[in-house]
Amino acid sequence: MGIEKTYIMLKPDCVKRGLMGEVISRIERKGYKIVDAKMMNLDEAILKEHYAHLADKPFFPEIVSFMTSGPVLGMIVEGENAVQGMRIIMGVTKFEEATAGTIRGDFAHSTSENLIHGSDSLENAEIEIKRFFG
Ligand code: IDP
Repeated sequence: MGIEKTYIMLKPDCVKRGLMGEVISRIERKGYKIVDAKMMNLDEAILKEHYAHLADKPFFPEIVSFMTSGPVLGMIVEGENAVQGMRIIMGVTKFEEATAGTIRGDFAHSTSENLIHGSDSLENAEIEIKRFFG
């Protein structure tokens, strides 16, 4: 615990559906600060790195095609216990299991197009912030 930085990414479906404001508002209302942000178009190479743990899954090509289908908003989010706290307000990966009141529970209707990425550990947060913000 303590003040942490985590890497958050609003995925192409979130941008296309006009839900960026809603999601950012939830992050800010929780008390987290957005300390850096940029719109990006991702390529296959960075996605192979970022989703290396899923590279041998049958749905990997689907992830690449979805994540390159439009811009994403990458953000560094800071706050007390921000890594785990953001995972809680995001909701779980599978949209049908995500609890109402979470971002995915309220807005996702697909497991691949689930609006938001958030680092799953402090160690990965540091790696991902370096990967996307240098
Ligand atoms: P996370 O995003 O909740 O950390 P991961 O297991 O790291 O979950 O998966 C990364 C992303 O890959 C998910 O957010 C989702 O977009 C996609 N994904 C994961 N599992 C599936 C699946 O079974 N079908 C389609 N896409 C999936």
